[in-house]
Amino acid sequence: MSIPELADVHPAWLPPGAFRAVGARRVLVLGDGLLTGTVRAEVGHACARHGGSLEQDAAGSPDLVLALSSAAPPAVTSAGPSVGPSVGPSVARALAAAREVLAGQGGSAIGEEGYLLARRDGVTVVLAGDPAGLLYGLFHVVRLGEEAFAGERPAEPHRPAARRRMLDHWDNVDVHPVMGQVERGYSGGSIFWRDGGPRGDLARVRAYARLLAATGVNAITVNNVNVHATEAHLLTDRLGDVAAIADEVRPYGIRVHLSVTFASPMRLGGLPTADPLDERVREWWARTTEHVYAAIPDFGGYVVKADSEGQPGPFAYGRSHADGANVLADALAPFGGVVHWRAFVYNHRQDWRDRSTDRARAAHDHFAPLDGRFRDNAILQVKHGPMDFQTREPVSPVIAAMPSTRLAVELQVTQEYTGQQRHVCYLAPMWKEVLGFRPWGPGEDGDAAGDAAGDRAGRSVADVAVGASGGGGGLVAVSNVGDDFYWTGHPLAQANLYAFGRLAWDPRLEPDALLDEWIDLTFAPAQGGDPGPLRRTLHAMMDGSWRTYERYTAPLGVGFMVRPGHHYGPDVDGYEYTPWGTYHFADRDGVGVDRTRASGTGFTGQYPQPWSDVYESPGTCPDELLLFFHHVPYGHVLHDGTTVIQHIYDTHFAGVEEVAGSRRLWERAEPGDAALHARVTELLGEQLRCAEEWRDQVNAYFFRKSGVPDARGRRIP
Ligand code: GCW
Repeated sequence: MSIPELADVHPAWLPPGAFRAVGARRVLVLGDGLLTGTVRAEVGHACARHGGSLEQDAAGSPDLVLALSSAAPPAVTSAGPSVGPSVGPSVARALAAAREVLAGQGGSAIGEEGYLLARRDGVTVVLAGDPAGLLYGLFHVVRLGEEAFAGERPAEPHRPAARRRMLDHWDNVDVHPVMGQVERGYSGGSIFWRDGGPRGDLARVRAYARLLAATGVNAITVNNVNVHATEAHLLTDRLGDVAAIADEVRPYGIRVHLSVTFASPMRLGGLPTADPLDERVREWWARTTEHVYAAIPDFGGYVVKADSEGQPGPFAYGRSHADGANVLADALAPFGGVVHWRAFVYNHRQDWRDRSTDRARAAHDHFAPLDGRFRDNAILQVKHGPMDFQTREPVSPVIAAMPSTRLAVELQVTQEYTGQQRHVCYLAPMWKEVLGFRPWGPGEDGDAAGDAAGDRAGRSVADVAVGASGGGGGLVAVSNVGDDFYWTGHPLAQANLYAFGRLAWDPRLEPDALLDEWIDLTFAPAQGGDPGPLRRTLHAMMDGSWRTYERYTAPLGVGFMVRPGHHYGPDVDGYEYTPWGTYHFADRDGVGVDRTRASGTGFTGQYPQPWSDVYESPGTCPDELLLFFHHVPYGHVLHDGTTVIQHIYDTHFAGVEEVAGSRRLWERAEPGDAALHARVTELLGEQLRCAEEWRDQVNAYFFRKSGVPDARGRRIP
């Protein structure tokens, strides 16, 4: 197998130099299987470039051993026959060090996709139970660089938190007349499809899989959840196109999933109905799924957006979403597949005058009563917030409401509402807040695990998604990748893709540490190994960039205020009188949505305690969510002593200043890549222009509505 290093595409976090430490060593790979072959190919490729060697047998004295536990000799061979190849004493001691850790864990297996990493007697060892673990272990060593080959390293076990770590592509096969080739795509065309057929650049698909594997992602969907006419056929007569993608991503441990339309039995099977309880429909799904697995034996499963924004669903037959999901789950079960069923179901034909209908309530209203009624291989995929990937939202109450359902939490890497990859907006800090949120309160001593008796206090959103022993629905995100040279449009948006994969592997990782990983891999090789000054610049620009974006856009959690349709740039009333259910209700007296039980939509009642009460009162509601939960007068005083109206003015001026500051910092930055520098410079110019536009529109709007002047006398145009 050859390693996909493409000349015409930015290498992102896997430039050849990132493999220098591994590639300069003598490396032994022990084991068989497709992914072990990938490990061997990666190592061989790196060694050919950097002067090391891929040892052909176990007799030498390697610096790095990557071994499947089934292929490695069991212990130091002082007595008795050893199974497998015989190795030198230092390698044997390093392997034994790793095995000691296993023995200390009661001899338990390393775990699916996991590995042990150790270093003893000058030998670094990765010991894995399966080839996927070996591949993840290799990428761990790559991340460590020279550090992996220094001193001693007591064996550490590494396992992915969640079994499924998935990226969804909203890519269309046909160019959609409104949404284009990629719905909410800001990085050019699709890497999979172009103008109605496969793009045909499978090397690029392979290179994508490699990048994803280096972060820990192990599943992708290859088409939009809005399944249009052509895309529906990927399930049947165009399945070969999907199989071709699966072949490319398989060597990097990635399974392919497919978005399908609920109406498939009618659209593709010629049946008069798609009623999930109709026997013909069940049979059609079973038979069709059998064919899918005949073509793609490791197919991951289906993703379904039903009864949402015009997509067909079980409501048409008076059936529940559990009925709908279960018919697909049953078809997939014999093959070990799963259906991801999206909880993004709401009424998009609302009347703004109707204050009782609340889009934020919809997912909980529809799905909470169905808890316990989904099959084991049906995963309910819940957007992290109750609305729609806004810059600031509370955590969706659905996440706390369905203890007997496998839940996946869905994030959005593509920056639909966060600057569309023209603005710097590092999203890991937002995701970290979401994943760390404790829907049942902090629990004893802030203990994350909760107690065995089933007390959920202390459990986090990440705990729910990961599930007991990793058996939860996992983490899913909408990809930000396209056929752009930098993969992600904005070169710095690569960090979001990187951070998502790493957080899905381990939600405990910290955003600033992830940024460092990304900087080291991406930029260090071109900086002679030390990205010091660039590191400081990137942290200054990116660590707080999500909060900066929040400051110059919609205030205090109220959301939207974007231009309708494409969602870029400000339009305060753009959605205010539309049927989409996304209102801020600003008038001359105040602003915000009353979602209280006392006088509003009752949405606060969908949360368990303590949040149900915390959000109910403006006195305890966190400021950043005030206008999400409450309609307050402009003179309402926030916890920091500022009024709402003054907060709006202050944050909008400050947000723009911060962007201007980033631009000044970047002018002096030296990333070691003139083209990348120029691209980011150009985008920062656009970000500043757009931030000023946001500032002026929002400030002018609220100045005019409220009549309250800025206390600091700044000019509001
Ligand atoms: O965020 C909204 C987008 C739609 C998208 C939808 C969804 C794929 O504006 O473009 O459709 O959410 O998540 O299904």
